[in-house]
Amino acid sequence: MKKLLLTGYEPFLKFKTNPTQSVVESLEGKVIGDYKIIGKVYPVVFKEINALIEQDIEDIEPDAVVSLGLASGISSIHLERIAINTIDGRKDNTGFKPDGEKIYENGADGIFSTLPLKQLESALLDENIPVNISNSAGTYLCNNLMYSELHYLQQKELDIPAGFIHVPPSHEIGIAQRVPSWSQEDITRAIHIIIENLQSN
Ligand code: PCA
Repeated sequence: MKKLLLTGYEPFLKFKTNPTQSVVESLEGKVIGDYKIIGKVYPVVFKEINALIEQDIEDIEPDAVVSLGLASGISSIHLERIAINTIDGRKDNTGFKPDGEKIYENGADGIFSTLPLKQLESALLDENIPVNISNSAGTYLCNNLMYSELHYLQQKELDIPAGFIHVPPSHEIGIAQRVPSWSQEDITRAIHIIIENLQSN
């Protein structure tokens, strides 16, 4: 059985919950399409994230990697196209604030997702799930994870589908922050559909 590493994030900043943690907890251990799901929930900590993803890829030897993050203010699933070699923005969960540093000094400026984005977009639309291909994963932890994940796979010459997906807030966050939100059920269903449709890649 093939293995899919599914990563989510803990709560951060003003968000008391993170819908990606709930997705990982509910899909962990399941068999979806071709894959057995191995779930990991990561801390929102710049200084730890590169080592965490590298260690998990080394230990688990996944056949695909799908990483998830919450993006407040979006109202569709965002299939991220590219990660850039920089970190910037607000404080992480340890209080560290990035200031435009490179993730890897000699790394490429950008690295493209190796998920079949167009195929996943069609699959979600077929199920009436709002989706967009996004051309920026930002400069916070999600971009950092996407970059270090793809950079590591390239370095190790591991030719597997991997990439990052941003999800909208769940209603709990939507109500607290007055931002557009989805039910947790719809968010989890969207990720389930994405994994099901990775099998033909
Ligand atoms: N979203 C943040 C980091 C953790 C998360 O779930 C981001 O978009 O960078």
